[in-house]
Amino acid sequence: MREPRALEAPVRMSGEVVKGFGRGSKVLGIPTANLPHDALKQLPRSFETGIYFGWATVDGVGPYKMVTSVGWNPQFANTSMTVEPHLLHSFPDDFYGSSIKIVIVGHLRAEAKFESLESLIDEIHLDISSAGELLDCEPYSFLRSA
Ligand code: ADP
Ligand code: RBF
Ligand code: MG
Repeated sequence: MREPRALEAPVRMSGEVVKGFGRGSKVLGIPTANLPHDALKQLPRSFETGIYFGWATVDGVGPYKMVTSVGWNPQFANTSMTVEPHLLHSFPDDFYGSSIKIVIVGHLRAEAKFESLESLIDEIHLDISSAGELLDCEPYSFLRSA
């Protein structure tokens, strides 16, 4: 279990789910619903890159538990910053073009470059299981309706 840090105030972001490099599902087995680049404007100026968790709705349906990276994906040397939520829910289909709303409530760790893809995948699985447990407890469960 990770040692989380609650945010001083929840951070809300929304936008239309856009296409990325298609790596989440294919390379990592962990799909992420990328927010448009434009949505970065919604982040507070002092917001640090990293791995966070919270709640998400898709076309008004949810909330679902989610874990998100906010940053540069150092493992893949991306040249632009992305916000990429993975929802802890099994969807029958892709939902590109849907409206996604997220509320970020806590911080899990910094972004990192690992020795191997397997290590990155293991770390992301630990992020997911930690978020799943944390979001059942206060103060994070309370923000479900934030
Ligand atoms: P891309 O690089 O285009 O974002 P991904 O493999 O990361 O490719 O994700 C593809 C898509 O998978 C997302 O945009 C979303 O429509 C869909 N998807 C299916 N299940 C999930 C999930 N549990 N969490 C996030 N996205 C999901
Ligand atoms: N990318 C990294 O380069 N380093 C990371 O530490 C990292 N952690 C992530 C944690 C979570 C919970 C998620 C959903 C993504 C993370 N990513 C990380 C981003 C990942 O590389 C990206 O979603 C895929 O490359 C698909 O775009
Ligand atoms: Mg993605």
